[in-house]
This record gives sequence, structure tokens and C-alpha cells, in this order.
Amino acid sequence: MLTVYSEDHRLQHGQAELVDGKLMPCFEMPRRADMILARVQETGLGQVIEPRSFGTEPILRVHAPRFVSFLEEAWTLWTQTGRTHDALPLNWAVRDMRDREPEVIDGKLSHFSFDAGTPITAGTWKAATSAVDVALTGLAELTAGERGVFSLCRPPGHHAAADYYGGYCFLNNAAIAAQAWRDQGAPRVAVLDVDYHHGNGTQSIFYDRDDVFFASIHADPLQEFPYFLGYADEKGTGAGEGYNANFPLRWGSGPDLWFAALEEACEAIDRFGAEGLVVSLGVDTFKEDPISHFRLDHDDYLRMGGRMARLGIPTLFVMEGGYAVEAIGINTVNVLTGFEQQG
Ligand code: OKP
Ligand code: ZN
Repeated sequence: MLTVYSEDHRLQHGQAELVDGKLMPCFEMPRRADMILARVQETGLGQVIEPRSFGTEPILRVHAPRFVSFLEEAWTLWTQTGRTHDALPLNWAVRDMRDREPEVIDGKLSHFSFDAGTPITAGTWKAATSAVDVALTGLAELTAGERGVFSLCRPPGHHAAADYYGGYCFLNNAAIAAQAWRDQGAPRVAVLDVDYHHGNGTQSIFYDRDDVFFASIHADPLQEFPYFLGYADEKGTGAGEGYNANFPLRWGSGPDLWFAALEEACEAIDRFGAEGLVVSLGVDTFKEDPISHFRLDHDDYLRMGGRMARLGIPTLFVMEGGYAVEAIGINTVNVLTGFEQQG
């Protein structure tokens, strides 16, 4: 299988995120991608290629122009106020408060985000746009005839919605690829999100549409981030009704419950009749993940890839989460190997 990878991911290396009421070193770090790339190379998965540049047009098919400009300018505006450390927001609009974009950068950070775990740094824009190029280059290889392609995106994307960032995500790599696939003529695209956390951004982007089916298996939002989206009764709205499927699982869930959900998700994708599949591939479902509470083991990732392959449609794997850094390469490449081994 081809892997698309860019060194530009290194430009996103935040100092700290707010967790447990304390500023802690970021779980989402460059070493994650290094470990995955090393495993791709040591297993001989296939060629590793660099991304081509697609510019902002495909990004603007998914994200709001004001939001994209904000991401591009945020670091400059932040440093103009004399600060050189990472930019983190501090408070948010809830319920009856106003949906306004403030003039000052601190207010803008609040307006365009939903958590304090996602630092904007000097290199964030470059790294985030490069991750989009990695996803779109993977798509181009797929439509040129590959059966499966691995886009080793970093930073991840599935928590980013049309006009807000958070959960270590700035631009929604998977959603941008799915939209580009539609724009290139695929009538129906499915996004299958197997990251431990709900893909709230991707769900939000396609929630009212019947041309992109979204299915997500994740920790119950009653117990886990992002808390406010990802419930089983979210099935889509308007034309999109019936085209969104959530499979929340309780903390402590292991392979039995997880693969039962995967079976249901895959059957729904089959019925939908997708011509293409985008997998939001997070491996934070691993039993030793430091921020998660599922119990998948190394071999489960092989089985996961095998089941995805049986859908029998061109598949773009887009990297999302996974924070057990020593195991992230093994688990990720196991999914890809499992996919390849399934005829
Ligand atoms: C991003 B991806 C940990 C706090 C959770 C946000 C997690 C974002 C995960 N106790 N902070 O879906 O892997
Ligand atoms: Zn995750």
C-alpha cells in the first residue's frame, strides 16, 4: 500500500494542553507520526511519497472562509500582542450567549474553538494545510487506480467542523477528502470513523446531506470528550436523515462489543452503496492508550483492516488519533496490513 507523508507535520508541536486542570505536555506530538512512518518502512508496507499542493480551494469546499482566514492569521495576530508562547483559548459562548467574532485575537480564539487542548503555534497553519495535501494526494492516487492508500496526516482532523477547531484538529482532512471525491464525480462516499473519540466535526459537516454517509464507533459522549455530540439518536437531518450512524460504547469496551459495532457500521455502509470509503483511522482504542478506555489489542487491528477490505470499495485511510506512542506504529500498520491481506 502507498503511504503519503510530509515532514511538515513537525511544524505542529504544541508545548501544552489543559487537562485535569493542569497544563500538561501535549499528547498529540510529532513522534506519533515518526513512529508510524518507521513501522511503514520496517514492515515494507509499500512506497512512501510526498504530497502535492492543492491550495485552499478544496479546504473552502468544507470550511467557512472566515474560519480559514482566522487560522491563517491567528499566529500573527497573537504575536502582534507581544506573546511568543502557544495560543490557547480560555472561555466559550454557551447557550444564550452571542455568536459574534470579537475584534481581539483572544476573543477570536474563543469564537473559533471548542477546547483548551489545541494550541495554535507558529507552524500550525503550514502543518494543518500540509495534512490536507497529504489526504488529497492520497485521494488522487486512489482515483488513479489504487485499492487502498494511507494518508499519514498530522495534525488530525475529525474534530474540526466547518467553522471551529478543537480536539487537536484544525482542518478536517477526512471531510475535505470526502468532499473532493464527490466533486470529482463519486456519487456516494462513506466516512467510517474508528477513532476512540466521536468525529464530531465530520458528522457536523455532512449532517444534512444524503451523498456522504457518516458512521462512527467511539466512547459514549456521556463519559468522554467531546461530550456534546456523538449520541446514538443523531441520525442526520433534512435530506441527511438516515445518513448518520453513531455507535457509542461505554468505557472498558473490548473487542466483542467493538467488532459488533463495526459489523453494523459496515452493513449500513454496504446498504448505502458507497463508491468510495474514507476511514478516519485512530488507534486510541488500544488497551494501553494513555487518554482512552477501550481494550483493543494489536491483533484486533489486523481484523479491523480485514473487515474494511471486505466492503470491496476504494479506501482512503486518513490518520487521526492514537497516543500510546510506542505501539502506534504497530497498531496503525496492522490495520493497513489486515486490509491488504484480505484478497
Ligand atoms: C483527538 B483525537 C484527555 C482530554 C481529552 C481531547 C482529546 C482529543 C482527541 N483527558 N482531550 O480524536 O484522537
Ligand atoms: Zn481520538
